[in-house]
Amino acid sequence: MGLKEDLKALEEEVKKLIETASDIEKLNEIRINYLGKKGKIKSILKMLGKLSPEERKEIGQLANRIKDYLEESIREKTELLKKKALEEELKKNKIDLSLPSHWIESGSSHPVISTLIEISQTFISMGFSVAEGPEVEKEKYNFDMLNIPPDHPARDMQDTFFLNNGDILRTHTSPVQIRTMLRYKPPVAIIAPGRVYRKDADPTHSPMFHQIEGLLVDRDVTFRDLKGILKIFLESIFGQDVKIRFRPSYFPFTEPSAEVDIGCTVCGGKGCRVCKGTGWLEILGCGMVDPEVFKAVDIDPEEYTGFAFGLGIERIAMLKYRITDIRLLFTGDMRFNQQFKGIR
Ligand code: FA5
Repeated sequence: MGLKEDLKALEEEVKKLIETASDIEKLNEIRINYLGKKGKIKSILKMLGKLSPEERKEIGQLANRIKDYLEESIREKTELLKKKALEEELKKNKIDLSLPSHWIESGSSHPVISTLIEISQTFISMGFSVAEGPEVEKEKYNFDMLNIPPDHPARDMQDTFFLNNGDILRTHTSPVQIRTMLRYKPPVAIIAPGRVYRKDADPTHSPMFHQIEGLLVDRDVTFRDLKGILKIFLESIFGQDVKIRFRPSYFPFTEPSAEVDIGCTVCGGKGCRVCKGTGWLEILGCGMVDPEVFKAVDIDPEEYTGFAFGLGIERIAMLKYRITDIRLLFTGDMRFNQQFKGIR
């Protein structure tokens, strides 16, 4: 047999091997054995030297055509086997795309925090700045400089947590008034949101709760300004129809003083557990800054006047979202918290 026949026979042989090869390893073996450097086609080509130029050209072209053809066949078969392997793999590990995926719970603001932010933004929009003070406070700022000396009966109104070193957990945000007026000269317009602590616990009282203090000091500030600002604030939170009541009251650091009640939104004023049957719920204390407080921070009460207020965030959140027990806000019960998703 001549070289031409040898090549054709080799082509047929390799074609069959490729056709019957059932895995990629086998195909690699074929490539090495027949098409590689030491493969059978190469050894046939080595014999070309012994041929006449015409034969050399013809056999050389034939050998290259067969080589290209076989290489392409091996490549195609490799692709086919890879595809089959993938299909089998997918069949084995079938993925059901219609199954529901894992549920990832999204978080949301706690009603106390969203109420705190909403109230703060209302005052910020009226030109108030935000001030801060520490929760562990000196008696001096929490009581003395607010015109509540050690033996004053008003200290009993706010049952206090004492620390071993004589400091206290602040009972209200009013010490931030003192800290602010010691640092800045009038005009001053601040709000001070934060946590406060008292030995108190019932459906409307919690041992830890949040207040927002407000303080505005300037020349010619009157009680009318205080009423106007509080009315704008309460209407923005509860709507234009909110019922507001100013009741004369007493705080050692304001004179005159008042407490503000709003019509109970839980029962619509009929009387319920939240408003203790009165139809009203007290939400804040306020008044004109007492001249004694101005003197303690070295502001001349003859030149300046001011108003201050302190409101309870939880009470407002309770009225806004009709929550009947303040303690529900702090249980951390997800069934309760989840009801407020999307409120902010
Ligand atoms: C004060 O704390 C005064 N510092 C407020 C003030 C500031 C008056 C500036 C004048 C000028 P009072 O103790 O009334 O006041 O508390 C203010 C508000 O906090 C109350 O109206 C009520 O809404 C809320 N509050 C009081 N105690 C609790 C409590 N234990 N749990 C939840 N809210 C409370």
